[in-house]
Amino acid sequence: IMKKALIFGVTGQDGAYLADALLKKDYVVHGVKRRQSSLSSATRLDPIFKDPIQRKTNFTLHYGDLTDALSISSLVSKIKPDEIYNLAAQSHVAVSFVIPAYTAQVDALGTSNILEAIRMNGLENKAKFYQASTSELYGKVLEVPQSETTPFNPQSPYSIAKMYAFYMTKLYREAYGMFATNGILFNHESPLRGENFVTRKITLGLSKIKLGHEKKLSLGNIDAKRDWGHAKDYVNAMWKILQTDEPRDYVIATGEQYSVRDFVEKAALLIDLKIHWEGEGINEVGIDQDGRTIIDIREEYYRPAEVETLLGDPSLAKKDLNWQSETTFDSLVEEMMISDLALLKEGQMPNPFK
Ligand code: NAP
Ligand code: G4F
Repeated sequence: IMKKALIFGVTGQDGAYLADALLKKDYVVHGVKRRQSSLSSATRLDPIFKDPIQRKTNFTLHYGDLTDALSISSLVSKIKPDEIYNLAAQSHVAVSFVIPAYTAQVDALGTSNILEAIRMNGLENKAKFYQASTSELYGKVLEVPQSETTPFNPQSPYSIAKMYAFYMTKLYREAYGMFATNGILFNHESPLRGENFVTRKITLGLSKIKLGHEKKLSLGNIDAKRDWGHAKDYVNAMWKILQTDEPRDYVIATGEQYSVRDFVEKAALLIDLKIHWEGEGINEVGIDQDGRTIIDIREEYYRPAEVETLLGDPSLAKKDLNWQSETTFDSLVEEMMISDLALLKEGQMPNPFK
């Protein structure tokens, strides 16, 4: 019998990679999509729907929204999934300062809606639950590197909403004996990353400069440091977390750290732009070998509170799950640059799931 998975947030970066990975493992996959005004709201899933051999026969999209508890419950009771992945969220940290209450409705209460749907439909012994927790929980870090035992110190409406979801997931595990787990994932990127996260903003922005479509890329705090992995590797960790015998929470990270500045320099070199920096703070600029100012810093991209540095310790995942990050920083940056250059030149990116 084929296993059934239900993915909330299937139209997002991770949802698309996870749907592809589970279909390749012969799962029947159900995904939840929000109604939107444009037809192309599920473009990340195009490679799956366009694949001639496959898989699309085992893939169904349903309308739903995490803020609508009854719609969630009705989906859970109809599908009776073996595995439920909650990847749905208002996932942008800077935007969460602008819409804090909405972020809590989705990221905090939305998670509670799914957990209750599992429980009230009597599926607490059948459906395994994965919650997309985040390294943002460590916030202004209290320990380096961060592991499963590092205390949380969240610094944004987003991470505070995610903290509620983290503890609700843990509570349902402990109170009701549910297989409910948190993956505490550090930043992970890919050609499918949302365009306003810093890595994708850089690879798209530099590609536009290279092709002469734009002159400059504006950024915020380029000295922030992150532990960046590849979404393809990280969705595999999500799946592995649900295949264990005992549910528990895991840190998923590379164990290596780079700054936003490193990312910019590395990406620029791939298209033969050699950047040097002049000035400080919001007056700093990045200048290429021909003397053109191609990077500037703008106050509007700074956050009211910043997470300066994140570095994960993935040793428990290595030990229990035999999981480790496979993609190096260099090859991540390269894949994203190649993909965005192709997208801008040819109107289409290479198939990210190949
Ligand atoms: P993403 O690209 O922003 O995708 C978020 C998904 O959630 C999209 O499918 C989005 O739908 C959906 N969604 C948003 N609000 C919803 C609502 N009210 N009801 C139903 N669906 C809703 O995020 P991602 O990068 O794939 O990340 C996946 C999850 O992991 C998120 O929960 C994120 O917070 C968490 N996380 C991400 C990272 C990372 O570095 N990427 C690290 C740690 C944790 P639309 O397509 O309609 O917008
Ligand atoms: O790419 P970012 O927006 O990602 P951030 O804030 O680390 O959050 C991402 O990772 C979390 C896991 O730790 C997820 F939970 C969350 O859902 C999301 O996927 O920003 C990275 C860093 C920040 O320090 C930011 O201040 O880059 C800095 N930055 C500098 N200039 C910028 C910019 N970030 C954005 N988005 N845009 C800029 O122009």
